[in-house]
Formats: sequence, structure tokens, C-alpha cells
Amino acid sequence: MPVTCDYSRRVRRALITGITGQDGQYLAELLHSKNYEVFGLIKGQNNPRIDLIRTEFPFVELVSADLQDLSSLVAALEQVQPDEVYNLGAISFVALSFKQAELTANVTGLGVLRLLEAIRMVGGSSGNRIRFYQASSSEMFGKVRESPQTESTPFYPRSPYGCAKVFGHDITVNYRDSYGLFACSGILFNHESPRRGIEFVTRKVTNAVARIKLGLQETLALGNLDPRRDWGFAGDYVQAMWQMLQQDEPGDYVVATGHTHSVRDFVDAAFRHVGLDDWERFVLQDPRFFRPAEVDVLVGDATKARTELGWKPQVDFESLVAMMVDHDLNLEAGKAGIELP
Ligand code: NAP
Ligand code: G4F
Repeated sequence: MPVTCDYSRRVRRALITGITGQDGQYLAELLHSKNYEVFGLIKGQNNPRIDLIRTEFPFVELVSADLQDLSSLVAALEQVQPDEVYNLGAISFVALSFKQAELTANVTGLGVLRLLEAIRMVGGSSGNRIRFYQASSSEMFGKVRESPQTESTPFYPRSPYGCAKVFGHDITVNYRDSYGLFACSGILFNHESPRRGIEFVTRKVTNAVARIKLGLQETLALGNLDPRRDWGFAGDYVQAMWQMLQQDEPGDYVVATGHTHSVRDFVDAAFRHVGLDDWERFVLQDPRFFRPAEVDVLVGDATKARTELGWKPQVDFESLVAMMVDHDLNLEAGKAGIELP
């Protein structure tokens, strides 16, 4: 029997895929603060990150499913009967996508189609009561056709991840057009935080800077220092996700700060924050961290998000770097039993 979501229900329900990731954690907190019942989709039979969610986010109810398995998604939706679904789950590391392109296409690309199909199956073909958010990416702009990038800038992806995200974005728009689903795509530029995975360049740098400052590590090996990114704070960006699903009409939105910095700038700011101005002494370049094709520069124009959603970023570049370095100093000092002054 098709499930219809009850918008008169006092407490709204949200299902988040990617609950164990950076954005899933911030979004879960945000929705909890807004009195949602929060459900998180967890994959695998013994997911190593389940304890983190159980300990730090005890209000999240976990549901077992996988973006590669349609019937598990249908079962999850039938169980939860969500008002809102946030699809944050993905193979999200660009470097890995070059090595595991098929897996990336399956999870990051086809996973979106499966979830949209599950929503249609569970909600009925006119079942546009479930509101859907797709985590699209500035990586879709790749070799950029114009700067800054807006919602109408053509895509030119430069990685299997970028290609998969283009499919996920296009199929979201297609299901909105074809079936009237309330489906939104947030084209988010890079956003970081102390919860960022250590494989991404910002957290790799802030963690290494902390360890070098504490005398626990001597050098930091990086790839290309020239690429430029529009870096914001993840806590600000999940606000935009939620705001998109509260509009009268679904749409697509660029979410960005409008400022761009190089990897070199980030490294420089992180070392300077701990008083190490001569960072070249510590940084090595390692060809293993270069990519077969690079995205040289990204910078977004979030005018639509600002005017229609009232969204604007609260944390600037220098504050973001400082927040991440300070967190990693405390973390690494704690692990090593070092007392900070
Ligand atoms: P993240 O920290 O890498 O988290 C990815 C999440 O996807 C994890 O919870 C992971 O679960 C889950 N996942 C992986 N494979 C899955 C599968 N087969 N089925 C279900 N879930 C699966 O990513 P993030 O930084 O929070 O980003 C959230 C989303 O936004 C991603 O879709 C990403 O591509 C997109 N995005 C991110 C940025 C950014 O700058 N952070 C910018 C634009 C778009 P496990 O822990 O179990 O592996
Ligand atoms: O931190 P990154 O791995 O992020 P990237 O590739 O920009 O992707 C992130 O942002 C996307 C939004 O545009 C998301 F969709 C995606 O899911 C992910 O969250 O790399 C940033 C830059 C790249 O140009 C990379 O080549 O840093 C360069 N870099 C230089 N050395 C390095 C390293 N990146 C990593 N991860 N590790 C290095 O040692």
C-alpha cells in the first residue's frame, strides 16, 4: 500500500543517507534542534562508524540499507515513512573515484536513481509528499566554462565522481519534471569542518600541522598545491539543505562563499595559525597525490540561495582554518597525553 506522508503530523520525520559522514552529522544535529525525528541510513553488517553515531547522536534512529540495493531502500522508506529524505550518501572522495570508477558510478550516480525510484514506489506515482534533497557538487563544473559558477553554468566533470554527480543531478531534475516529485538539488562547493574525513586535503593539512606543532610528526606529503577551491563551513551548508526543502517550489541552488583560495593558501594559513611561518620546511610534494585530471579553480555565485532562501555563510576562510587546526591540536594532544599551554 502506498505510504502518504502526513504533513499535519506535529513531528516531522527525516531520513538521512550518509549519516556517518561529515554533513550527515551536522544535518542530524540541525534537524534534531528543529524537533524532527531523525533517521539515519547505515550500510554494512558491522559498520565501524556506528558507535560514533550511537554515542554522539543518540537521538538518531538507525535503519539498515545500502544505496546499491533498491529493495533495502524501499524497506527503509516503508519503515520510516519520512516527510523529507536527504541523500548525502556517496563515494565522495574524488581521488578514490579514479581507482574505483565503477563503484563510484554505482553508489554516487545510480544510487540517486534507486532512491528516487524507491520514493516513487513507496509514495505512489503521484507521491510527491516526500521531499527529496540531492547532494550535488561543484565538482560537476570541473573544467569551468565560466566564473563564478551559477545554477546555469554548463557542466564539464573531470573525474568519475564528477560524472556520477552529473547523472545524480540530472536524474533528480528529470524526476521532478517527469513525476512532479518535490526534488531539490544543492550544488554545494567544498565545505569543511573538524568532522571532515582525514583523506580530504583540508583536514589532512590541519591534522598534520597539529601533529608537527606537537612534535609528533616531521613532514606533510601533498600533491598539487595550485588548485583553488571555494571553501566554506559544513555547519553553514546543511542549513541551506534544510531551507531548500522548506520552499513552496522545489529548485536547484548553488551554495558557496564566493571566495576562492589555493591549496597553498590553506597550507600557509594553517601553519601560520600555530606560529610556523616557514611551512615550506615541512611540506613535501608526492606524485601519488596528483590526479589524472585536475579541477583547477572553483568559485561559486550563491545569489539565488541568498535571495530565495535567505542563506549566507557565517564562517570565513581564516576562521575555518583556525577552527580546524585548534580542534586537531586538542585532539592530538589528548591522544598523546600532552598538556596544551
Ligand atoms: P562523507 O563524509 O564522505 O560521507 C559519505 C557518506 O556516504 C558516509 O556516511 C558513507 O557511509 C555513505 N555511503 C558510502 N557508500 C554508501 C552506500 N553504498 N550506501 C549508503 N551510504 C553510503 O561526505 P560528506 O562530505 O559528508 O558529503 C555529503 C554528500 O555531499 C556526499 O554525497 C558528497 O559527495 C556531497 N558533497 C560534499 C561536498 C563537501 O565539500 N563535503 C561538496 C559537494 C557535495 P559509511 O561511513 O558507512 O561509508
Ligand atoms: O580535499 P579534496 O580531496 O577535495 P575535492 O577533490 O575538491 O572534492 C571535495 O569537494 C567536492 C566539491 O567540489 C565534493 F563534491 C567532493 O565530495 C569532496 O568533498 O582536494 C582538494 C584539492 C584537489 O585539487 C587536490 O588535487 O586539493 C588537492 N590536493 C593536493 N594535495 C590534495 C592533496 N587533495 C587530497 N585529498 N590530498 C592531498 O594530499
